[in-house]
Amino acid sequence: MEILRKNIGQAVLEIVRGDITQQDTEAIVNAANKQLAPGGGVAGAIHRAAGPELWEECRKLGGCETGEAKISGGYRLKAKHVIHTVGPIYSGSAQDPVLLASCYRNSLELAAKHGIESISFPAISTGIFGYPIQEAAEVSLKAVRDFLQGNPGPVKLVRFVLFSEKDFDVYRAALEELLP
Ligand code: AR6
Repeated sequence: MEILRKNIGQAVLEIVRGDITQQDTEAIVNAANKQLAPGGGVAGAIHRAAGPELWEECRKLGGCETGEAKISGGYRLKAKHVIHTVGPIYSGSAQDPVLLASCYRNSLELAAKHGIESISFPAISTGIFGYPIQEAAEVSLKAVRDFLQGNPGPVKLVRFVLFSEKDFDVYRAALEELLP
């Protein structure tokens, strides 16, 4: 089965192959643009699945800076909330992993603040923004592990949803290395 689960304290970190728009976690995370507008990739798919009410709300949220996060309703999605975060456009600089880790940490802090117990992430920045999947897997898994180890709060399930088999395999290997 295309799923791998690891316990971290009271919480579970999971990687699955699938479509983020179909997840039944309380929140799903959008790899957004700074305007929080419906774009291509994950953002386009989430806005299509949620319906036009999502953009109606997003346009009032005042945009989002790289590495930060905003929350909205989920409308026609199974998920009650969408957390929007803007990943870095990959440049090969030392700032890339700092900003990518901030996306995950700030999204999780916002989820915790809203009492959200389960959340699904896509592989932020690894599509249109060009972040190499191997590096992104290491940075994102470590950011989530560090958050769960340091914050025994409401968040009990963090799921990474990988779209392709290749991306899933890269995440599986990275997770086995991080948490053998
Ligand atoms: N479910 C899960 N993962 C998906 C799905 C899906 N339905 N669709 C694509 N992916 P991207 P970015 C994967 O480009 O790189 C947008 O236009 C995809 O294979 O969505 O952060 C925004 O508006 C890739 O691995 O996000 C921004 O302008 C990953 O999700 C910009 O693109 C992220 O790909 C953000 O670029």
